[in-house]
Amino acid sequence: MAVAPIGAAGIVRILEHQGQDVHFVDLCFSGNLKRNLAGVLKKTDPDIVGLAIRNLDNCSSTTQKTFFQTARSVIQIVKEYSSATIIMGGGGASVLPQELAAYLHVPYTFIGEGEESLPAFLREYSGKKDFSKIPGLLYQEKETWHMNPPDFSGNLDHYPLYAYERINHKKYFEHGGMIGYQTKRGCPFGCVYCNYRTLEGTRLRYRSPQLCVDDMEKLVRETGFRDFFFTDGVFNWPPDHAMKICEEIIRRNLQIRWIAYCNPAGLDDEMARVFKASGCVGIELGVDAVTDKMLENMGKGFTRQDIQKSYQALLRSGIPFAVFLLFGGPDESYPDMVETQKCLMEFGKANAVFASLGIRIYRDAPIYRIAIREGIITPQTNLLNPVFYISPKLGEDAMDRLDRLARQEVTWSTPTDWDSFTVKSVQRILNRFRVIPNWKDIEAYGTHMRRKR
Ligand code: B12
Ligand code: SF4
Repeated sequence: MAVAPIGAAGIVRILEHQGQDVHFVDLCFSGNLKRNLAGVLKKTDPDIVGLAIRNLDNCSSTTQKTFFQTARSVIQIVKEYSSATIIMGGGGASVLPQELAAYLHVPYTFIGEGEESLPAFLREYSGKKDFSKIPGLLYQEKETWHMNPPDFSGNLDHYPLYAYERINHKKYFEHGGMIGYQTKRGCPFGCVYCNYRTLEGTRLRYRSPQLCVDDMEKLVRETGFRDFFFTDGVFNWPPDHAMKICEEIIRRNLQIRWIAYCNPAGLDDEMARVFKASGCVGIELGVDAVTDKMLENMGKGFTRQDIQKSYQALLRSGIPFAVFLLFGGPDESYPDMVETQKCLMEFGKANAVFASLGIRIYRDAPIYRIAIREGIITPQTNLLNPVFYISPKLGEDAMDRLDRLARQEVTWSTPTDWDSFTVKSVQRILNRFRVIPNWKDIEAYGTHMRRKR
């Protein structure tokens, strides 16, 4: 699935509003980085080139792919064709800033949101060059690295809508994309593997429902597309904000289709009803675990009963939903995995269950300390090449066992399936016919998903 760069486009709009001359080059579909970049660099002769690095890797322990090396090629081209100062930001750059900056030799890395910090940086850059107060900036001064803490106090109602007209939406939609839209930042939950506290902070900050729907109305009008993905970590938490947005969508009869990540907490019949009426065509239900023991160990903050209740609400509403499981958490054993499957099947039948194994370790996620304690990593381990936490109790053949478990249910799949040629081909066809969400009919993907190994 191709994901449009709404974060970078947001930064572009902020800079435009400040009167900066900004050129935006989207390299997502570039078959030839040099051809796409060299001409623009020569023509525009930039003072600063900002790289938006969204993904370092695919976070999959068994089908690992890393992407951060591409940034090195981009930097080489920038250096060859310009004398610009290189800076970087984005989700990928924010999760492991020190490692990435050292690997890419980039002197300025922005951690977390850039709406306030980038303009502040530009002011200092063309003035006194005192970077000590720029929130979330990692920078090098006289051989020493400094890291300023990010600031999560920005008011989302003060930010303009991202520069949507710079994005080739048609191309993204052809590759399974949707219009990304963020309604709030911050997450108060404390999942053991999560690093969103570094990306967005733990305090919830909202864009007012009125403004959200104004933006969405504009995006529909200006792009001609009506399929949205709410990019909030948990769209339905707190329920009140999500419900107000949906009620406003209904009131304005916006006629959109949308998908979001949701959490079982608070997902009841009334919420499912309002979601459906506002155009919800799919929920990605992040549960990770189901048994009381594993919910606790994964720090999920909701209960098995919450999961059951959300299942019932979604099944009654008819909204297609996919459940995401993350096996391998602290102290998990094979019987825990079996128990998880048994419980979920008792709750009912989701359209799809995506089961993965292994927790990508980030420095600022709670799992980091557990992994150190258990000797899986040391403080010196470079995490840029992904390292995964998998409960030692699961043993060497954990993935084979998970694959075998998944084969027992037609709706279950694992990274082994998602990475297969057949599934990728089916998804390409579904994308072409705009089947959204493309996991809705996963059972019909055929025998491949059910094959016995
Ligand atoms: C929503 C989301 C998705 C959705 C996107 C839907 C859509 N149509 O947009 C889906 C489910 C498709 C998805 C998929 C994937 N995702 Co994702 N996703 C997110 C999430 C939750 C939000 C991203 C977002 O849109 N934020 C809103 C925008 C406005 O913010 P932003 O992009 O971060 O931009 C801000 C700052 O970063 C900064 N900034 C951005 N660019 C720049 C540039 C400069 C120069 C500066 C100064 C600042 C700056 O300013 C912006 C505004 O404040 C993030 C986690 C998070 N909380 O950020 C993970 C995240 C980005 N995803 C991640 C990953 C790994 C993936 C996948 C690879 C997973 C997989 N195995 O398939 C795929 C890749 C898909 C692809 N082709 O790119 C990781 C990346 C880290 C890593 N290890 O690589 C993240 C960080 C989550 C995590 N695990 O930590 N994802
Ligand atoms: S609910 Fe999602 S965003 Fe919040 S801490 Fe857990 S994994 Fe992170």
